[in-house]
Amino acid sequence: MTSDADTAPAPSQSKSLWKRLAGPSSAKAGLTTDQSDINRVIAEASKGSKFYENEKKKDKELTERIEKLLQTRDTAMKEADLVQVEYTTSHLLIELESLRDVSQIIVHVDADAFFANCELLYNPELKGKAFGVGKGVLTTASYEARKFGVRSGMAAFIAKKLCPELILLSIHPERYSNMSKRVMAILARYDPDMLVASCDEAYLNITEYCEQHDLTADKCVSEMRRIVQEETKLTVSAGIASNRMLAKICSDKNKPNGQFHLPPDSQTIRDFMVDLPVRKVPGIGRVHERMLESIGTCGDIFTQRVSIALLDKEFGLRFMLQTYLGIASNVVRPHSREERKSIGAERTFHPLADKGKILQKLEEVAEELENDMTETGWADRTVTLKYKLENYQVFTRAKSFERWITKKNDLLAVRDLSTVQCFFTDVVMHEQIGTELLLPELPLKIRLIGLRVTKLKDLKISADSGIKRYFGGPMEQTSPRKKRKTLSDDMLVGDHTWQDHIPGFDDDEEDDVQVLKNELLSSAKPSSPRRSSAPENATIHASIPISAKASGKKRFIESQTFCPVCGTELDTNDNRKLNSHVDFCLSREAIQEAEGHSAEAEAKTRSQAQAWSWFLDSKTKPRSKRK
Ligand code: TTP
Ligand code: MG
Repeated sequence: MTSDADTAPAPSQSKSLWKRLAGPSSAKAGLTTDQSDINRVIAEASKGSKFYENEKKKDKELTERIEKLLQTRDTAMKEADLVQVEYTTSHLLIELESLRDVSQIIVHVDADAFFANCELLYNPELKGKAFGVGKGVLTTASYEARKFGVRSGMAAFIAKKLCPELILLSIHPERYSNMSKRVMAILARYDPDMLVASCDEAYLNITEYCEQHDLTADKCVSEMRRIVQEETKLTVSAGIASNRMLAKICSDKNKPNGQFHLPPDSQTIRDFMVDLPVRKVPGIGRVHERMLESIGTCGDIFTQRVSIALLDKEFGLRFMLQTYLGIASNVVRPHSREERKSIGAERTFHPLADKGKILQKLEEVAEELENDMTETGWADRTVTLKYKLENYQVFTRAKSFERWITKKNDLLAVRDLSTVQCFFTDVVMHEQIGTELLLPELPLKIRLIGLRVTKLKDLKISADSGIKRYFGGPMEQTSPRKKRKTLSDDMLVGDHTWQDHIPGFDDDEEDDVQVLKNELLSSAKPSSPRRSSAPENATIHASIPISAKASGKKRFIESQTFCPVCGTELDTNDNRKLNSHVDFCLSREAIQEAEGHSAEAEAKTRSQAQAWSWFLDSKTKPRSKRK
């Protein structure tokens, strides 16, 4: 039996390492709030394993990276004009707030314990029991199992330590893919242009549906959830808010089988964000969480804004301030095929050293990838092999082809067959499997093998008769909804991009099973025809909250700009001009106060600036750090 003293890592590393060992899904719904005991059991169970050693190494590297970052920040602190930095930051906050648009009703729907509840349909006797899906690593766990700390991405042996009576089920991707299609088809009734985000989650804009059916958002979402349950026997949870980020955070609030509505007013949204742990924000992973060490809650972003500004390249000041304000994109539309960058498949297994068995796994992966590429209509030119050693170190090897490839044998041979002489028989081909990428690496003991293809060619472009794709078919032309959407899309040009992630670096804590969740996506989308749309990070025009609210119409319908301080409509779409006007207004207010203007004039200026009092107040009274 290991004692706590044996298990505990060096104090400087202990907290971060224990948290790291707990895995990427430690913020999941349904887990007990006090994770410390669970983290201790996980650390004890992992101690001495190759996984533990690898995590320890990665944790140390990350700690060193953070130390360097902090040094960079400290040097910048000494050299920078901090007053200017604070001014710029404050200015950006005002600018961002002026762009807030709360006119749309955005919903994020996410199925509860999706793989687990799909399995329940086939094994009803498991109802109320603690069970997980996946034999080596869990893809998910029933809510009963989560009470013990069992969750996605956890090694099965650790899960068993936390919950000895845990039942483990095999994975059945085709079951989840079928159920996913059925759920998505129901959701599409509420917004045919919804954005399917993974096999069990989607974003919808229900503004129009609610208007047309004279429904409140709450009623509409309750009805949607009820119908999903009636027709599929699966429960989904939902978040209702004014943008995608908030809706996603809200869908987790009342899981399982619940919904949460965040009202669309600026003050309520800011209050909601202030105590929200940054880790709950989509786009902030656990590496980011550690790198942002002193920022526990979104409210801390404000107090730490100068530091963040000095590390803008790493953390993206704009993204962080948007997050603090609870502002994000409210554009909901399907991912376009043009956005697809890669397709992959991989397998995790108990460590294998046998060459034949490893090649067998590679063949399975290649077969799965070929099926996916055929079904979704892609060819590729670059194949990347990924493998994970027994000690959890990950390696990749890539190879580009001269021609487009779609077939399993090409994927496997990873040799440009155009250069291979025609007398190669099938048998010889088989000998070629993995020659260039995998075989030189052997002998290896590996626990994961995967293939990913990039540099894709869309085979459906020619199938959809070229130019028609870009202008839409007759159905799309006649649909009033589509027409309006196109109008809005046309206005998505201008100065602003709502960022949805930290730009500096990837949170590269890739989880093996995470891949499964995303790879099922291609088959999850409902089959309704979709028009290609602009990329999601298309720049958006500086829209105006006041006009959008008043008109009650779709977003970005008008393009005037209003000064957030004096409320004057400005004849400019140029941000620089807008900023200098706001500067002028803010300084005018100060001058008026200094000159002791009449009480009446002062009252007027004050009422105009009232909307900003929260901000001006918080400038003079910095928030204390919350934990
Ligand atoms: P999630 O929606 O993240 O999780 P969930 O539906 O199981 O549970 P919750 O009630 O908290 O939403 O993921 C959907 C499915 O995707 C999940 O059932 C299994 C799969 N998945 C993976 O394969 N790997 C992963 O790392 C995660 C998180 C999920
Ligand atoms: Mg889910």
